Amino acid sequence: MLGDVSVGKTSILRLFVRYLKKGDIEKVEGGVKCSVVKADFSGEATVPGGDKEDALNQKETKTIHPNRIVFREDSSNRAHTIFAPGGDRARAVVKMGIITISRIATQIVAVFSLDRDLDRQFEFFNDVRFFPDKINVCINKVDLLEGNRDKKIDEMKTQIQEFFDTRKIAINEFFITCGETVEDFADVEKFNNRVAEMILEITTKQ
Ligand SMILES: Nc1nc2c(ncn2[C@@H]2O[C@H](COP(=O)(O)OP(=O)(O)OP(=O)(O)O)[C@@H](O)[C@H]2O)c(=O)[nH]1
Ligand SMILES: [Mg+2]
Repeated sequence: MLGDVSVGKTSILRLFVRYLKKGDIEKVEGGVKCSVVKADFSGEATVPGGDKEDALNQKETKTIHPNRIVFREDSSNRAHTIFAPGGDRARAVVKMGIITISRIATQIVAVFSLDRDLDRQFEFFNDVRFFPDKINVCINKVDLLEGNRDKKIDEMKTQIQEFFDTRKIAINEFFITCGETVEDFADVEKFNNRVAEMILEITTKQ
């Protein structure tokens, strides 16, 4: 999972781990029983209060060393590993994680946040040199969208498609998600489920 700082990569992984631990993973569309083998979020660092943008996001931690989870499909015993490096590529150690993981990954999910300018988020991907021919795209934080949701999502999809077209990278599928258990969002369950459905689709269905 790759994407600019604070788009929600770590939240998405944590939510997925909760679905596995609680057994909710079997209840989503295409759900199958899976177990967590390892969940490593030790590379999170607390954000000092002085960081203005992160303070606005009420962000408590940022990823320095990549998050990693390993899970297993109970029926086949097949194991899958997901990495989510940090997005703050201005820090050399974070950037190293991004480059290393983009090289070893068999599949990439490019994560975007709905509430922020896309051009800045595209800049992140200009630094990533190793890409498969086909990637998946996750548009996260759908709860923060105001007004005509479908129209805004379609516009974003078009912009993202154009960006990757120019780089000759095809998009398998777009997933619209909510990576947080937001309380005042009516469709929270549906879009939380989309996180689990996305990861299952990309790992167990391939
Ligand atoms: N409203 C809302 N907030 C979200 C959602 N997903 C994540 N967040 C919040 O966004 C902030 C950043 O989330 P992270 O998961 O740390 O983002 P990240 O992409 O891992 O960040 P880095 O690893 O530092 O690049 C946190 O405050 C999350 O609670 C979402 O779907 N909706
Ligand atoms: Mg993170």
